Amino acid sequence: MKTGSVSFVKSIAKPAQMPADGRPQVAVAGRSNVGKSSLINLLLNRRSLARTSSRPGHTRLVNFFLVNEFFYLTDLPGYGYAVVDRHTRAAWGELVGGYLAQAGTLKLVLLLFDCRRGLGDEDRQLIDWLAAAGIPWQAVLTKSDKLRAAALATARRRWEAVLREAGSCLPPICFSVPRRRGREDLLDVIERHLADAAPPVAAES
Ligand SMILES: Nc1nc2c(ncn2[C@@H]2O[C@H](COP(=O)(O)OP(=O)(O)OP(=O)(O)O)[C@@H](O)[C@H]2O)c(=O)[nH]1
Ligand SMILES: [Mg+2]
Repeated sequence: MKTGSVSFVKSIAKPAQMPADGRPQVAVAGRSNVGKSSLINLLLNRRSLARTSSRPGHTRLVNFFLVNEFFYLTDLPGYGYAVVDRHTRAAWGELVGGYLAQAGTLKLVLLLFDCRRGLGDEDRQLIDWLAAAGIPWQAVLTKSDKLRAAALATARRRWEAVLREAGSCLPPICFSVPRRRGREDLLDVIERHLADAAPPVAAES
């Protein structure tokens, strides 16, 4: 898939505010600071469309990016940020949980994991929730430039085993923003999951 037109559409603080135009959606989820917003910028080939920060807990709202006038890529606030207070944590649960439950056109969730870390409790909870809801997810191992080739190969095998055990059917994709690694593979996966929602291409050709 080529990413042609790309635009920021809106940020929402409540699930009820999500676009109601019925376009398919692909969400980017994972721990705080894992690289969700950075991945969106690389996928969409824009330097700073999604705001990133070295400070965890940066994205606080659900941000909608419209791609090719066809589908929404959504940037979710991360979980597992220890410093937030109980009230903020509850608001996160309500927004992200509500978004995932109410996004009826959600075709795929890109679930990001730092390749150097392990699977956390919140990751498992989300995986179980997605399985129960029947929403497909693709594991993405982020910041792969932080490991040398041999260590990355070991980490990848470790993640493959952990993710298989957690019920993932798709092999993880290694991703790196500075190396531009994984972009094409991820765009292909997105395209496949959007296939049944494809616009009528025959009319355009
Ligand atoms: N080395 C390296 N750093 C990365 C990569 N991806 C993201 N980062 C850095 O990781 C930090 C967090 O990136 P974000 O994209 O803001 O992370 P996020 O998951 O959106 O974080 P929240 O919005 O807080 O949930 C930033 O300092 C990024 O520059 C990568 O592939 N390699
Ligand atoms: Mg972010």
